[in-house]
Amino acid sequence: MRERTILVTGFEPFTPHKVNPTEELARSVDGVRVGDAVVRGAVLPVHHADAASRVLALLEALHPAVVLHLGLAGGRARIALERVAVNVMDYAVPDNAGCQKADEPCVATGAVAYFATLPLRAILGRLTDAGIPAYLSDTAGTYLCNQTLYTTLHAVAAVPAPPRVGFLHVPLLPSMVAASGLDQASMDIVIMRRAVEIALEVVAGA
Ligand code: PCA
Repeated sequence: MRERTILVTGFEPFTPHKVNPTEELARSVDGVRVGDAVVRGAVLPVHHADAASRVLALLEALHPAVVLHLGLAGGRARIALERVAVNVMDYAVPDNAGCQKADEPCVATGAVAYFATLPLRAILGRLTDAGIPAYLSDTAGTYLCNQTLYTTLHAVAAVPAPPRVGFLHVPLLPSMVAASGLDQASMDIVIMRRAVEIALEVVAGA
C-alpha cells in the first residue's frame, strides 16, 4: 500500500512583513513521519494566480490524505483554526506581484463557501490541553490564505476520497513585533512548531 502523505504548506513573506514564520514551519516538517504518514512541506508564493496553480500541482503530484495550510495573521493573538473559506478575493494590500484584487470570486463558478474538513474541535482541545493558545476562527480573511484554503477545498470537493483539508493561521513572531514597535501579540516559533506537530498527530490518528 502506498504510504499516506500529509501536505503542509506555508507562505513566503508579504507586505508589510520581511519574514513569514510559516515558511520555516513548512520547511521544518518536510520529511517528518507522523504515525503511518510522511509529511511533505512546501512554500507557496503570495501571488493571486501562482499560489493556486502551485497548490493544484502539489495535489496532483502527491495525492495527500491530509492538507494542512499555514499562514501568518498579524494582529491575532492565538493559533487560529480556520473553519471556513469564502469565495471572494478582496485584498487589503497588493500581493507580491503588485496585484490587488477587489470583490472577485476565487473561482468564478464555485460555491459561496466551503467548510474546512479537518477535525478542528479535536485539534483545538489538544492544543489548549498542551497550553497553546488557540481558537476556532470563522474568517480566514479575503487575501491569499482564504483563497488557498478555498482553492484546495474546491479542487477536492468532487473527488471520491478527498483529503481532509484545513488551515492554521499563526500570530507574528516576537522579533517581528519588536521590529515593528507596535503593541501587538506574538508567539514563539517553538510554540508554533509544537502546535503544527499536535495538529498533525491528531489528523494522522483520525
Ligand atoms: N498570510 C496571508 C497570506 C500569506 C500569509 O502567510 C493571509 O492571511 O492571507
